[in-house]
Amino acid sequence: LFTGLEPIQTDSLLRLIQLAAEDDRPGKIDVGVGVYRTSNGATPILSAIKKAEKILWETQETKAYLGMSGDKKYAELLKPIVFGDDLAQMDGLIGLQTPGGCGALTLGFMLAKAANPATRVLVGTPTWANHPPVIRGAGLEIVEYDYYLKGETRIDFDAMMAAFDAARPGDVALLHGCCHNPTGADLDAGQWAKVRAKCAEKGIIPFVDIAYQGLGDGIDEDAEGLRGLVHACDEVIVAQSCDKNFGVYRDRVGCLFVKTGSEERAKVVNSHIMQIARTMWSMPPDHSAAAVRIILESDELRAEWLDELDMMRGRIVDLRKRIASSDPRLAYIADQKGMFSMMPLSPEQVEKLRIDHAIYMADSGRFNVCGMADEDVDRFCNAVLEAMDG
Ligand code: PLP
Ligand code: TYF
Repeated sequence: LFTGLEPIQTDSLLRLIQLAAEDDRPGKIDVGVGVYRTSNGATPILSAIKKAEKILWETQETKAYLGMSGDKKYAELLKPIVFGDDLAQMDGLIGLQTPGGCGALTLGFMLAKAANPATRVLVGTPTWANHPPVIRGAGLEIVEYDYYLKGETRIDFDAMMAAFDAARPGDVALLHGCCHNPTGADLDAGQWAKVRAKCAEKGIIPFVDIAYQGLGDGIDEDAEGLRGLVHACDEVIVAQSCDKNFGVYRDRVGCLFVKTGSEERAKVVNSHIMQIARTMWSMPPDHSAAAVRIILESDELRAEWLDELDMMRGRIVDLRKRIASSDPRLAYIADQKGMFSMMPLSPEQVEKLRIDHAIYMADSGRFNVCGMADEDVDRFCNAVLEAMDG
């Protein structure tokens, strides 16, 4: 059976995690993978999560199956966070707990495939390394357009609009809700307005991936683009993740939301979602989704979580300013959002940084802004500038 299998290159980001872990040179700077790190380079568990886990430990009486929908209250409590209080009340808004944002993406694209096997997905490049395999894995065709010009450190909005103009009704457009991965270049309010007008005009279904809400400008600010789309379009798919903003990466906590337009339609769509989920995980993992639910149920824990989120965001913004102020060529980094930006470096320059300085960033030049300890920022900037000159 297996002798005919050809080896497949693993996700270059996942390979990078392994490479960095294997390097024990002192002074290693690992800005590859997207996990938040403190000024000391640690990724601690949020105190709100620790407290919620304690409550869970004290009160949970069984580990019996929760059922296919997972923790329904969890999904309901997330709705106002993602959609705002008003939109969260709309009829026909499905919310289903998933194993991380990855689970939500997979489920969402497989739903699109079930609804229309000929669905094409508009994807701006560069995008997160896992997007294309997930979309192709669902059996859907990708239509690529240039989203970001790395050399010019700006969004190519004309190319984006040209791609939307050329789209067919029923095409799905994958959009990063905030904190674009890998570029950090988010659409501004005017650009979001044009995107939603175009989606509504052309019958394009927005599919918003929102994995970093609260790590850009704030919980509500980061969801403005998404909420505008939900106002403007009849059907919207949202893949959400709590893994970053609650810092529960390995527990795999996410949610798929679908705006269907009516309760009646939602029932049918939901039956398909359940059927697809059944073939993959049947029931989503519980632990940290329950912890997130406990946090959102409690005013005190919710406030504590929001404070911790503010702190994480504050550190990201400070680091962006520090890196940007090191050289005019890096000034653009202060205007970008979230954990990632891209250095205008070639793969060869990135490799040289790895070999000469034990600095680990993705081949594309993507680096995790908050991956480095405070004391490493100057050394990081100097090495990058040296690589740019070399
Ligand atoms: N979408 C983007 C853009 C991401 O960067 C990530 C990162 O992991 C995800 C989705 C998936 O998140 P999760 O770890 O919750 O599966
Ligand atoms: O982009 C990142 O670094 C994170 C982590 O297949 C990640 O989103 C990377 C690759 C992958 C899953 C998660």
